[in-house]
Amino acid sequence: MAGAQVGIIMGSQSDWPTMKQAAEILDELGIAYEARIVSAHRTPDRLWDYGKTAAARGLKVIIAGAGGAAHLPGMMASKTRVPVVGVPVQTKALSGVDSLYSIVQMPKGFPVATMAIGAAGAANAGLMAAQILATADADLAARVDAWRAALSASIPEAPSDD
Ligand code: RP5
Repeated sequence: MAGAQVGIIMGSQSDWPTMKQAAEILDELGIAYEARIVSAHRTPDRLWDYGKTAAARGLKVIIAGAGGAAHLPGMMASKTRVPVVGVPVQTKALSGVDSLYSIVQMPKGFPVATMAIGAAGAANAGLMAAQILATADADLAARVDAWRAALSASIPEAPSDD
């Protein structure tokens, strides 16, 4: 997508069903994004080039998802000042706690805004990116406000047996 403001990157094709949740939120809110497979371990040169050019290409937020030894978000944060939102992908062996711990404990100086494990975390990463962009875009801010209001309005006051 030309003029992408958000880069969604993931360590593997197998992460896409999770990371798609972020893409769907960005679609709903009319935010231009690109989605790429960038693996810290399998394609380190791709990671390096992506981080090196991210700011100059106009990316404002990078959403980075990975599972297991999930080094992608932190390595990307070390390579670019573009804010990185990390998504711990749920894993079979350790349920994503491995991913979470790999992403969340960054050393002082190179933050990653770490979301919850799995699909909810990916959707929230999309919302987080939108809210960051909305600080400098009044039209987007109105769309984010409307999205939040619609979600609140969809929650019933009383539980149902149906
Ligand atoms: C990580 O290893 C990826 O982010 C993915 O979550 C995990 C497994 O990758 P595949 O073996 O499915 O390609 O690098």
